[in-house]
Amino acid sequence: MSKRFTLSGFWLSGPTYKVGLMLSLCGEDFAYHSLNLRAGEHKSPAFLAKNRFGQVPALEDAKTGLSLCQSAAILEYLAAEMGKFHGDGAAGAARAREWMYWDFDRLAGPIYRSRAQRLGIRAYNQPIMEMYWAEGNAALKVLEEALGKTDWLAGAHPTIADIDVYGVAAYAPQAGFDLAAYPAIAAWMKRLEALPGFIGINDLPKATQA
Ligand SMILES: N[C@@H](CCC(=O)N[C@@H](CS)C(=O)NCC(=O)O)C(=O)O
Repeated sequence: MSKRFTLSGFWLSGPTYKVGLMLSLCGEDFAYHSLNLRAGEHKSPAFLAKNRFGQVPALEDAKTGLSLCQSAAILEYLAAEMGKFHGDGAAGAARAREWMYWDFDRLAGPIYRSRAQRLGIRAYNQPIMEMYWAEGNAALKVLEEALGKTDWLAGAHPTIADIDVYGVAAYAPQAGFDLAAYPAIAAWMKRLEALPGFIGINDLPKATQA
C-alpha cells in the first residue's frame, strides 16, 4: 500500500532524523528516500522542486500534495496534521516554537558543526572549535536548567519542542560533549527514548527505501 508521507534525507543528517523521529512517534509508516549529498543530488532540479533551499530533509504529503522543507516547519505541520505533540492550545504551541527557534539559534550550530569536524566532514581551525565548544556548553547549560524544573520543554507532555531539541542533543556525544555533566538532559533523553515508536539516530536507512 502506498504511504502518505515520503521523507527525503540523508542518514547522517540531524534535521532528517528529527522528521523521521516525529513520524515514527506519531505511529506513521513512511517511505524514505536517501539522497547522495556528495554527488549533489540535493541540488538537482528534481529535488529543488521539493526543497527550494537545496537541503535535506524534504517531506512530501500525498494527501495534501504538499512538499515541505525546514525540519522545524515540518514538525509543526505534522503536529497539526496528526493532532499529536503540538502542545496545549496557543500557549503550548508558542512555547514549543520558542524552543525550536532557540534550538537552531543556540544549540544546533555548535553541536552539529563539532560533530561534522569529528566525523571529518568539516575542517574548522582550533579557535573556531573552541568557540563551538563554549557555545555548545552554554546552550546545554540552558537546557539543563530548564529540564531540572520540568519533565518536558513545553508543558506537561512531550511536544515537537522535545523532538526537535532531542534531534540535536542526541548527537552531543558524537560531537564530543559529555552528557554525564548534564544529568537532567540525560534523564529527559531517557524519557523521550521510552516513548512508543522511538527510533534512534542510527535507525534511518542508509539506502533508499521509497
Ligand atoms: N534548517 C534546516 C537545515 C537543513 C540542513 O542543514 N541540511 C543539511 C544536512 S544536515 C544539508 O542539506 N546540507 C547540504 C547543503 O546545505 O547544501 C532544517 O532544519 O531542515
